Amino acid sequence: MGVINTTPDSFSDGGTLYRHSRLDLDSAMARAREMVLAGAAILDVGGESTRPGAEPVSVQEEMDRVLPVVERIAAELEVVISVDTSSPALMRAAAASGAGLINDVRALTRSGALQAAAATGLPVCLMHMQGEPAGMQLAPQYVDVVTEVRDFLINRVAACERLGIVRERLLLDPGFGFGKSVAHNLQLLNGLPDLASLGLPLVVGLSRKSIIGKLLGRDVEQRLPASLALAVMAVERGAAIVRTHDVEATADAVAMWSALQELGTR
Ligand code: 8Y4
Repeated sequence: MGVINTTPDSFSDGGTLYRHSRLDLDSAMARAREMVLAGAAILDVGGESTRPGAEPVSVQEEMDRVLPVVERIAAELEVVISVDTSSPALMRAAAASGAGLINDVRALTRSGALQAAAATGLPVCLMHMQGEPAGMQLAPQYVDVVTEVRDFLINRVAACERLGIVRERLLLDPGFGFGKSVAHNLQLLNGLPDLASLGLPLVVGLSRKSIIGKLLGRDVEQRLPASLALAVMAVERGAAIVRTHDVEATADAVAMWSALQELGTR
């Protein structure tokens, strides 16, 4: 799963005068095309910055950023489009524009989100987060992070099923970096088999995240080697889908793990 950001802090001029320009759309499309050629099966398109400390954006702003990108990818590329949103209105609009997956870092907890996701008929990735992006990294607290994340996800699966979203449509994600300390993230990575045992596909996002910065002292543009190591460790522990900014390198790293897995059949 390749990450296509449409937020002004990740492309465009980063200014408050941000509007969708042709150039923004073209550069998002160029990155999308490159990721598909590199082997991405899914592209995750988001318009809300969920980085630690990020301020919320309006739903209108989010829609204006995301929908043109979803429409153009649907028209031009052969790939599943994931819409990274917690907004019911955007879930419905993105589904109508060709999205094939809802990726909600709030696990459909916003008012109306369960109903909207159910109405689209799309698969949904339910992610765990403690708190909200504005304050989630200040003092994350767990007694047992693996059990608490697991119980949260089990409860969200049940909430989905009550609305008619069948298990076959659900994916789960522990939400690395979303209200977790370094130790919590490491415990979750090692405990992934306990989440995989729930029987639903696991999505993991570790690419360039601050756990790497905190452990290794690397700036965000120097986090690729550690991101690849984390991706392989996650797949080894049961992850089915890896969300990444670096599709080609991640596909290579995981392909080497796969080759070793297939040793027995050679
Ligand atoms: C550098 C670059 C440092 C990016 C941090 C980040 C996940 C996700 C995000 C995830 C799922 C991010 C939307 C955070 N992370 N969705 N979204 N799982 N399912 N931060 O882990 O990439 S955004």
